[in-house]
Amino acid sequence: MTDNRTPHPLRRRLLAGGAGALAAAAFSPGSFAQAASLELPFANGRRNLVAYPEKRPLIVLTSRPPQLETPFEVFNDGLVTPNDAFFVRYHNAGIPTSIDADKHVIKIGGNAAGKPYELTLADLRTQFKPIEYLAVNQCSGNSRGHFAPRVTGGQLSNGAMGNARWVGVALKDVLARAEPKNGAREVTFNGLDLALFGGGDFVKSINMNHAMDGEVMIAYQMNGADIPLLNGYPVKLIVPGYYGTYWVKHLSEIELVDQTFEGFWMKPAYRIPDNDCACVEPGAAPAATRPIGRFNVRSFITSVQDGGRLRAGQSTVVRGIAFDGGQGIREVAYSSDGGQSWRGARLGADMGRYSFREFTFGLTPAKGRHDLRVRAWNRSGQSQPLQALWQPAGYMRNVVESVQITAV
Ligand SMILES: Nc1nc2c(c(=O)[nH]1)N[C@H]1C(S)=C(S)[C@@H](COP(=O)(O)O)O[C@H]1N2
Ligand SMILES: [Mo]
Repeated sequence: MTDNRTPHPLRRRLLAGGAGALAAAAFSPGSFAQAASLELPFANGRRNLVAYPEKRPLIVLTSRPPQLETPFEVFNDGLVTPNDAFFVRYHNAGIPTSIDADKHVIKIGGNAAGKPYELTLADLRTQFKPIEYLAVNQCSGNSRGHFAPRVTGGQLSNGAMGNARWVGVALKDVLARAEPKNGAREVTFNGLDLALFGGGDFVKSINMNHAMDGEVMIAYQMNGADIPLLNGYPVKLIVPGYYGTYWVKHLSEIELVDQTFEGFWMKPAYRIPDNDCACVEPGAAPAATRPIGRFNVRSFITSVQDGGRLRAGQSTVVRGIAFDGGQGIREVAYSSDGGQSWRGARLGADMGRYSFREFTFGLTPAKGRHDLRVRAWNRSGQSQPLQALWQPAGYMRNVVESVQITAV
């Protein structure tokens, strides 16, 4: 197989000076050479690349709290996203900056817990059966910067996602030990971070059936290592197939409750139009909303990016990734003529229904410009729209993307 990676089309350059560069130099002269920036493909898309603790240089959306996006070329390096390249999202500024894992406890209680108790990390590792799987974490607002008309919120390109191998214990086993009462309806999750300046502590909930499905995991390992601090060390909730908002980091409190939980981050935040497309006419407000849930279907070409170049008349293998909310990917089709004609791509190994799935297709482009597109279907027949859907929060973008390449 030939490697068709073309130079990254986004312009990178050294910061030419200014306060940011001077500050970086003052703190760490060694990192000055890495103080690069890039241009995401939408207006006001200029971003710095900065290496935070345990991270390689990532795209900085905000620095307080850190919100970091993965440069898209990382997704072509492999189907598992390295820990040091994995995106970071926080809501509140009060994030933990060091954690003594030996002292960390998870409290399990709530008004529907028959037997509240506390767990240490050592208890988790020794008293429960470990489970393990690959699963994609994706922020609800991944790709928000591409919305047209534009919406408020973090202007992300497509790098607020990643695929990792998680090891931990089934939430179900941890809840069972608390002897849930018959009236237990939902389970809430809180982490160590705090809302120092208002905004509301970040607490999320899922319903009892979901919590007891045997798949939702309290993870203590990510890709064979400790979970990086910025990704939720020492333990993080994994809700496979669901948007990252439910994947509570630095998990410290679990409550079984007898009512629907309506804290700020469940209502009014993180809600979608309550209809089949989770969409409204651009500019309109939804009549009713529901909490965001599972991922829709997405696919991306990774081996060449928009604006990239390929060799004319030479056979190349184009590569990419597809995923969905847990049915698993059944089929990927590709077009090299802007969506007029489609053919089947070849699927790579099945690494589990929550993982990225690789696809490839061969292409011998004639000299000139080509509009490459890919479209995936999951096992229940759901796919991606050809025209972008719109909603006011900028969640769940999954349109068939267009990758314009030039063969020279
Ligand atoms: N404790 C805590 N957990 C959190 C959040 C947060 O602000 N605090 N943000 C959530 C959101 S919206 C996302 S997208 C994921 C991102 O996970 P990551 O930072 O490990 O990539 O964390 C989730 N878990
Ligand atoms: Mo998110």
